Amino acid sequence: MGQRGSTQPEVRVLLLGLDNAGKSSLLYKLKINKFVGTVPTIGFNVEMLDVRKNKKNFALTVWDVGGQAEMRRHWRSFYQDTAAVVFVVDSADRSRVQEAKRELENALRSEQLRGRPLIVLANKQDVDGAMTVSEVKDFFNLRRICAERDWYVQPCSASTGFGLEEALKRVSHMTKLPSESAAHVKENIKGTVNYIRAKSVRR
Ligand code: G3D
Repeated sequence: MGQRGSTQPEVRVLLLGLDNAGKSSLLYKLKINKFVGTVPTIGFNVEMLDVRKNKKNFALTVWDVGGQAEMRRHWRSFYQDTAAVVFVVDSADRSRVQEAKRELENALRSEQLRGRPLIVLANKQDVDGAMTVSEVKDFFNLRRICAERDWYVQPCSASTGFGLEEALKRVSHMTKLPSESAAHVKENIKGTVNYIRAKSVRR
């Protein structure tokens, strides 16, 4: 059930990244077009964005849990029920990408996030000398650390709005709706197997 009492499916996306990466700015920019409502929070931002996928509307609840060092140890409290991880990188601050890489690796090690898609937003592309998409892919070693999940790097700028629409599309494309979840697929597989068995027995 959505926060507004709607019955449209709701999926949780976790917005992670170091402090100053641009998470709040991105969320603010995105909600200008897609804003549904704000959930009053204590110490972190949660926004609901209306998105459309497979001809269905659903609400993405985007949880920005803060990137300051003291907040990072709380990230794991939000992993449960997360359908996708969006990791925001300040592509213009090469002095902190090593720290960002370490935090991303820590997060992806979590069992609760196993197999969840990762969308890296290479933010601040409007700044001269910002890391390119291929630099981000290589530096974060994404091919290796994401061998068992879908991943994508989207260049963007929360300041100019560049890449944001694509980022949201990519997130909704890669996020599984509740009906597409593993449990549901398992149920479907079980149902199909039972059906085939029943048919074969009758023959
Ligand atoms: P956070 O929520 O991840 O901590 P913020 O980050 O959204 O607060 O952004 C941190 C700073 O980066 C802000 O600057 C913000 O304006 C700036 N910023 C965010 N996105 C971009 C971007 O795409 N390009 C540029 N050039 N700056 C960006 P201030 O000066 O307000 O602290």
